[in-house]
Amino acid sequence: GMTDRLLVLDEKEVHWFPRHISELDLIANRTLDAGVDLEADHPGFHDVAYRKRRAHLADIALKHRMHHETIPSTEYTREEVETWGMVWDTMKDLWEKYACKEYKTSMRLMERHCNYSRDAIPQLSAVASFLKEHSNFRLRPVAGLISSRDFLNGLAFRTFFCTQYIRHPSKPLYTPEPDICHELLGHVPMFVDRDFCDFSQEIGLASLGASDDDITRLARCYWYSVEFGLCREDGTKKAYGAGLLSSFGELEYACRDRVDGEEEDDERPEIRPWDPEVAANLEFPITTYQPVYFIADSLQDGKVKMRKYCEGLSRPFHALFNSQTETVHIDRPV
Ligand code: NLE
Ligand code: FE2
Repeated sequence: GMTDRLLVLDEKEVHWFPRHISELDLIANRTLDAGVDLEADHPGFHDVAYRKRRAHLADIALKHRMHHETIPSTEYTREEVETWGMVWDTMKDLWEKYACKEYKTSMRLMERHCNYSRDAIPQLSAVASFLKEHSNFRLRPVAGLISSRDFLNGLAFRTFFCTQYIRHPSKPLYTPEPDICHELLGHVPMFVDRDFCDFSQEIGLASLGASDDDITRLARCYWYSVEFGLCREDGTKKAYGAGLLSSFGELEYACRDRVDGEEEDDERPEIRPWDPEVAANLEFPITTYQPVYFIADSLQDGKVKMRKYCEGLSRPFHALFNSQTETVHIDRPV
């Protein structure tokens, strides 16, 4: 299809990329093989009702047209709300202890404006309209995992591809896949912060038409920051990465300080200073806790370093997002 085409810029071939926000519909539905169908080791694989529910929510995402429609509401079942409540209850004290200040401030806004609470899963449409107004950020439902290129291209349009299903109730405290708990409790409060949106969009803009190797590098930077990033706050380690902020076990694992007398052992993750150049070249596991985390001096500093890194990537054009027209402008004719 057209999304597989190459464009020619200054006699160099670059990968096709979306230029208008409506074109995100073309890439949002290109889920990877394991993106929608559950694999045999998934905790919900033998659960017929769970699979039916996933298929229903996938269908909503597939039919969605970003430019014209608000995200349809869905009624969550009692069991789904219980899973959400369980995640909420176990995370609550940990957020107090380990989440960065931007997260905590935003969480209070979400409670006030989007009815965030342990008792109900907020509707994506309500969250999306709050974000749009507050930080000019957008949510677009997806059926499951999509490629790094497609996912990062969405960020260029200040758009986050967001799953709507929930993790299987048998495994509430850690899941390797994104789910509504991870999106709404991990990512969304960070996307309330405008600087953090800019940080994320920076990676997205760099991904437009990037080479496959650069996509791999940018996806790793994204992973080690937006998903699993730490930052310093008054001499302590805090989390801003969504994969930490939605997982009880891993948040404690990444942020806990060594207690007096505890031996240095290999159960502890390694913590390195945030350096996109280093992160870009480091592979990561997706189904286990991370062996390495990167810590930024502040979110601001993390963003400055990310911007510098992106500016150093070679591409025959410069891309800008005009949020009025929801169009990407480039400084070369195509
Ligand atoms: N491990 C995270 C969680 O359990 O919420 C999800 C990470 C998705 C990249
Ligand atoms: Fe995520």
